[in-house]
Amino acid sequence: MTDISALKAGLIADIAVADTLDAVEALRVGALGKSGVITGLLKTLGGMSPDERLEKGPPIQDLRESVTAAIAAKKAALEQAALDARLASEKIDMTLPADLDPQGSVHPVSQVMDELAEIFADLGFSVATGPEIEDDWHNFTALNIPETHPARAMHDTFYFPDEEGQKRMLLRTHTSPVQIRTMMTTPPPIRIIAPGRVYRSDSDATHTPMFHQIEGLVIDKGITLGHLKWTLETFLKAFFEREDIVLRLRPSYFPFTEPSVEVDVGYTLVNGQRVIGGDGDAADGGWLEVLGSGMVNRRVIEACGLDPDEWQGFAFGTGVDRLAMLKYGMNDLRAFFDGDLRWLKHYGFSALDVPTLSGGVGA
Ligand code: 2NL
Repeated sequence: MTDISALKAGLIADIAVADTLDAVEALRVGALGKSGVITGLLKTLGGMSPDERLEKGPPIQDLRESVTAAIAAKKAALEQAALDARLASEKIDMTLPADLDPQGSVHPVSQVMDELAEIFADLGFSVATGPEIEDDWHNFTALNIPETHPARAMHDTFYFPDEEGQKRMLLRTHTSPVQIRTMMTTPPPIRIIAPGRVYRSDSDATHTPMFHQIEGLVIDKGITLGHLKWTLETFLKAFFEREDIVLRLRPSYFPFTEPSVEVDVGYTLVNGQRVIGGDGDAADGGWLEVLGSGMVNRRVIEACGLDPDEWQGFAFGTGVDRLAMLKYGMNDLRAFFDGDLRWLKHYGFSALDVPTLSGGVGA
């Protein structure tokens, strides 16, 4: 009995003075490990008579529990002390500049698309999207583009191989099929823009086989060319962030609009550079074509299942890449799609600036 009390007092004292986790662990192994003293004592219980075990068991169990608890408490105390010491010694200097991870940039096409979406949102337009793989009907027929139209010729359009009994599929050559699909599924009034990738078999300094287009469509009652002109003028002022935007509307032809107008915007020469704004007829000025547009051809409205005597509208289309080049001063369209990190670093935008620099209409 005294043996066990002495053993307990000794172990508890050893644990009390142990000052490292390693020292505590060594004590634990010596007492409670496979061949530890306490483990040895516990083993003797098996060979005792019931009476003897009743007498000697409790002090041994008490010894095991006390030593186990003392070791656990000491370990916790040492761990806490180590943590306290670390917290006291490690200080964070909040005034140091943070390490910047390498960051990508927003491509000018994405930036301009976001700017356009914001400007047109302020005018009540929502963004519509649709498939890039289209059928002949949505891309051409519904738009009053007859079989014989040059836009249908093989050299302009990327066609998929013909499949027996299937519709002939193609890569859309404009985003107009998105508007066709909207007119066929959404009751007017309609105010949408349709931005996205379009494809034409063409490649030189100013043409890439894939480029980005945005088209706009309004269908309502009593829509006139005046609504079209005001909308485009308001849009161009917001986009180029200038009040002195002068438009010139020229008669033109598109199969899907009647009448059709091409829209030029005046530019001024500043140090030999074309800067959008000002009267193109001024001595230091000129005109740049920026949009195609017109009143939606009644045959297109009819093709979409609407009554052209009840519903009218206007539509317009332009190249997003071209708008980006004009606003941000790039001159080679092909660089847009080369993925050259130097170009992207130079012309890209910070993600924090998205959606827009202009902030929308009237900003
Ligand atoms: C251009 C000209 C234009 C349209 C696109 C359109 C769409 C429907 C109905 C009528 Cl569903 N028109 N779109 C109209 C006029 C011009 O784009 O030069 N694009 C690059």
